[in-house]
Amino acid sequence: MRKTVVPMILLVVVFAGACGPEPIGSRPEDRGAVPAREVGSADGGTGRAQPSDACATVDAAAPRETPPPPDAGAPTPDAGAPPPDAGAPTPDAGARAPHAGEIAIVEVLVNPTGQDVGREWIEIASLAAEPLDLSTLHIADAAVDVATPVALVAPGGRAVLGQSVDAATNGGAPVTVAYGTRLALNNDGEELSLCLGPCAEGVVLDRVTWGDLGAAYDGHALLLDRGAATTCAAAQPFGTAGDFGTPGAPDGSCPRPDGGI
Ligand SMILES: [Ca+2]
Ligand SMILES: [Ca+2]
Repeated sequence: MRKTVVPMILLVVVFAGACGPEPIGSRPEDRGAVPAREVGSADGGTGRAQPSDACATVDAAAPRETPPPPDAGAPTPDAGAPPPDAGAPTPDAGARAPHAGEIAIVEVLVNPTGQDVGREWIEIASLAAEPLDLSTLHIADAAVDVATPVALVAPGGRAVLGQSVDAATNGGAPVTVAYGTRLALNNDGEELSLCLGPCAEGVVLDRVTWGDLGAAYDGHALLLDRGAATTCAAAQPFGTAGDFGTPGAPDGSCPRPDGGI
């Protein structure tokens, strides 16, 4: 019976020594070496062995929680995101070129107060029920033809074509498209055409004429009531130069229309 008990006791002692305190003289600090310690480690930075150190090799071998990569699971900002302009309305969606008679010349500042150069303008209005593409628009008198491209005109909308878009130059008119000063409107008689493409070879959308306007139109825009075929001098002041008219806005009625066009 004694021969059976002794080996089991020796086995327990050997196994306990593998995980117990290291013998004096076998630890690194006892040999003069300074073990690496983290600031704020469990031993308070003293370097003294703590109870848990007894099985440090076991702890080191224990599975540790591995933190996920910094961006694991983080959404990628542009993953699947639509392009910045996706879904943006296309300005010319559904627009078409106008037919003759669908765009009308409705008001013209032929003879601005003071000097005319740089301050004349022509207001046009859409009579169509759909948006119109006026990118190939031209205006012309008997001698000069100029391009006046307008991107779009909404149903019933208006645009102001002028010699200058600079409000300081044009007297404060909200000009949509500038055509320069090469085309000058004669105060004593003119024929003005609105066309798709150059008027000499394109489609004439509208055409108006006037004779000698006289003093009543000095500084007053020429209002053209196309339904009634009458004209009159605008009476509503606008801008900064002492002129009268409604550039870009609906025209009032003519209380005392003149001879018409
Ligand atoms: Ca003029
Ligand atoms: Ca107007």
